[in-house]
Amino acid sequence: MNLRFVLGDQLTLNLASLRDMDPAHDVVLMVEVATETTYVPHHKQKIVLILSAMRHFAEKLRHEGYTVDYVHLTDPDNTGSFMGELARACARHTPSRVIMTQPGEWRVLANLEAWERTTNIALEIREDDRFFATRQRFREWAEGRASYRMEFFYREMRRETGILMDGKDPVGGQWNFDHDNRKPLPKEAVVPERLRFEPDTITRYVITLVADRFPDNFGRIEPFGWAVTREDALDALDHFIEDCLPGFGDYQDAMKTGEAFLYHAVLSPYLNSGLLTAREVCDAAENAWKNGHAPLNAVEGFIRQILGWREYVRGIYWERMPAYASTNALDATRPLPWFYWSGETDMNCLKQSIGDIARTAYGHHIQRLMVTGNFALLAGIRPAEVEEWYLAVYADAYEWVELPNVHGMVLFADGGLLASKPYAASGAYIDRMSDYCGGCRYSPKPKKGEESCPFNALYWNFLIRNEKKLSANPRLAMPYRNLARFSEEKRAEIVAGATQFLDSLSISSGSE
Ligand code: FAD
Ligand code: DLZ
Ligand code: SF4
Repeated sequence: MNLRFVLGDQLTLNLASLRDMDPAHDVVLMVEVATETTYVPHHKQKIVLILSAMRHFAEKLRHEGYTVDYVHLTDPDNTGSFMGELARACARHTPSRVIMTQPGEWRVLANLEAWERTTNIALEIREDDRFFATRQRFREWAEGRASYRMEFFYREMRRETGILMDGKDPVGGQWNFDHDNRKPLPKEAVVPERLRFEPDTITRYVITLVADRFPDNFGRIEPFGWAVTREDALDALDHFIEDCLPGFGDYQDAMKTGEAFLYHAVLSPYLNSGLLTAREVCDAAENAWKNGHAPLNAVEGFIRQILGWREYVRGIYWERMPAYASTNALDATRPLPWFYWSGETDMNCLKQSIGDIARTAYGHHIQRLMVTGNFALLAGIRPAEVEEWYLAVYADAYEWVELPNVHGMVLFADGGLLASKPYAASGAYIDRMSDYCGGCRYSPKPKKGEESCPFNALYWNFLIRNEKKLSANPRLAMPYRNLARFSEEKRAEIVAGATQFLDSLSISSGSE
C-alpha cells in the first residue's frame, strides 16, 4: 500500500498526490502537529482556519470513500512534528511508498529529504501542479538574469495560459492597466458587505481548542467568519466576483478606517490552503469581463495579482532559498517595535491597520506594503523580525509567499532582485490614499515639529542612511535630487529627529 501524506495547505481533492489513489488499499495521512502550530506565534484565527479546514477535508475524503488516518493535536501519543508523525504512521501501516505533493515551504522539504535518508521507505514527491508555472519553468525564465521583473514573467504566463489573450495580443491592446487603478475611495462610496460564514460544530470545537491552547497568541479569535470548506470558499469566490470585482481595480490602493476588505478578493487563505485553485479563480474573473459584468482594468489588475505576482514570488522563493532569507542588503538592525503586536501607537495608520489584522487576520496589499511595511523599511528593522511578524499575523501567510513579499518587495533586503526600487514613502502617500490622517495626532503637512508625521523625517532619514547604496538607482533619482538641495544642518536635524523617535519606541511588552 501507499501512504498519501497530505499537509494542511494541500486541501485539494485533485491534488497530485491523491490523483491516482486506490481507495481500497491506500491510506491518506493528515496530522495536526505542535511544531506547525508554533513555528511562529500564528494569529488565533489562522490556526482555527487551518485545523478546521483540515478536519473538514478529512471528512470529505472519507465521504468520497478514502481511508484517512487523522492525528489530532490532542492525541496523547502525538510526537508534535511532521517527521515524528510520518515515522509513527509508517510503523502503523508499513507502506511500500510515501507519496506527497511538494510542500510549500523549504524547511519542510529539507526535513522530508533528511527523513528519506534515514529510512528504507521510498518517498515520492510530486510537482504541485496547482500553480501555473513549475519550479523548472520559472528557472528557465530566470536563467541568466541578474534581477527579475514581474511584468515580463507575467506576460509569458499570459501567453502560455491564454488568459486575457486575443491570439498573440493582450485583450484591450495592453498588458497592464495599472495606471487606472490608483484612485482614493470617494467619501460617499458604500463598500460591499462581506460574506462571512457561521462556524459549524467542528469549527466551534477547534475555536475552543485554540482559545485554550494558544491564549496569548496575537489576534482575536472571534468573530470567526472564514470559510473552512471548498463549498463555502466557492461561495466567497462568487460573492467577490458579483459584488466586489467591478470596484477592485479603481480602489485597489485605497484604505479606509474600519473597512479592512474594501473591494479586495479576501481569497488568499483559500488559494493558499488549497480550497480554491488559482486557475478557477482566474477563469471566474475572466468570465466576468467576457460577460460584461466587470471592466477590464479591474479584471486584468486582479488576474495579474494571481497569474503574475503569486507565481512570480513562488518562483523566486524556490529558485533562491535557502540563501534568500539571510541577505540584509540595507543592513537593517533595529528590533521590531512592540506596537506591531499590541497596536498601541499614536500613528493612526499603523494603529488602524494592525487593529484590522487583530480583528480579522487580514490586511490588504497596500496596508501590508505602504503602512506596516513602509514603517519597517524606513525604520531599518531587522528582516528576520519583520518576516516572523508577517508570517504570524495573516490567515494567508506561508513562507513561500510571505518571504519574497517582505524580504524583497518591502525591505529591499535582497538588494533589488525582486523589485526595482524600495517602496519608501512619506506621510503624503498615506494621506492621499486613506482617511487615516484625519484621525491622527500627527499631520503629514508640517515638515518638522511635534505635529509632523513621523513618516516624513523617517523617509528622508532612510534616504540619507542609504545614500551610498541607493542614490545611483535611476528610479530614486528625483528624491535624491531633492535631498541634494538640503543643507548639512537640515540633514543633521532630520537624522537627529528620526533617531530620537526610533529610540523612543518600546521593543518589549513591558512585562519583560
Ligand atoms: P487581492 O488584493 O484581492 O488579490 C488577489 C489575489 O492575488 C490574492 O488572493 C493573492 O493570492 C494574489 N496576490 C496579490 N498580491 C500578491 C503578491 N504580492 N504576492 C503573491 N500573491 C499575491 N499574500 C499571501 O497570500 N500570503 C502572505 O503571507 C502575504 N504576505 C505579504 C506580505 C507583504 C509585506 C506584502 C506587501 C504582500 C503580501 N502578500 C501575501 C500579498 C498580498 O498582499 C495578499 O495576497 C493579499 O493582500 C491577499 O488578499 P486578497 O485575497 O484580498 O487579495
Ligand atoms: C500553518 C499550519 C498549522 C498552523 N498547523 C498545521 C498542522 O497542524 N498540520 C499541517 O499539516 N499543516 C499545518 N499548517 C500548514 C503547514 O505549516 C504547511 O503545510 C507547511 O508549512 C508547508 O507549506
Ligand atoms: Fe500615519 Fe502620518 Fe497620517 Fe498619522 S499623519 S495617519 S502617522 S501617515
